[in-house]
Amino acid sequence: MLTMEDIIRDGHPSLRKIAVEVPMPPSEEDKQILKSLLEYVQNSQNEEIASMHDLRPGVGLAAPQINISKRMIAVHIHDEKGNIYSYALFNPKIVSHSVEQSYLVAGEGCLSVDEAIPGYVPRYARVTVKGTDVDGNELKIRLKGLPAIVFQHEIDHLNGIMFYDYINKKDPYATIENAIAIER
Ligand code: UDB
Ligand code: ZN
Repeated sequence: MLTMEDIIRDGHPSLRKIAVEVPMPPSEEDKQILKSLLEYVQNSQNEEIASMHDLRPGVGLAAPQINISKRMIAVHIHDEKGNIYSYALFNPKIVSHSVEQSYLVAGEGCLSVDEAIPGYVPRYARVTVKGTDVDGNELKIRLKGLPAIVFQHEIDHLNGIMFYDYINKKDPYATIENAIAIER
């Protein structure tokens, strides 16, 4: 099982690499890696397991964050309405997105960044993501709100992009035009 010791931190060059596509059908080894990403986020949200292993509670994790430069992500979140978004995907890709943007009023953080970095991170308000699950099924997922933000944050890791790259350096809390403010 993965712990915080497996997660590389800001400044590690692997976080800035473009991850390679995972060949389909996936190897057993790649399936195990993908499952371990989802297991981390699920374990980290279980208070007992998290405290036992000192896991920082996370909503998503990408393979480059465990120093594996392959296109794999996991997301596990409960949205505002209590719906669960639990996905582990090979080769996730945004196939369409809204013009409208959104941002978390509280800003973003990252399991690979130990300090808080203030500011709004502009994202697309709605995205459609295609990818392949661990069983080889091709999925097409439509997302908005917090789940859409988490998927964009994780897919950025596959392209060597960090959330703070998008923060307005001169005015971190500058108004983002045509954007929905998400409170939590
Ligand atoms: C997170 N969690 O897991 F708005 F219920 C962050 C950390 C870095 C603070 C642990 C998080 O944002 N939780 C959260 C946010 C809400 C409502 C709620 C829980 N990540 C994952 C990560 O670093 N993946 O690479 C950072 C998130 C920032 C925005 C999307 C992902
Ligand atoms: Zn991150």
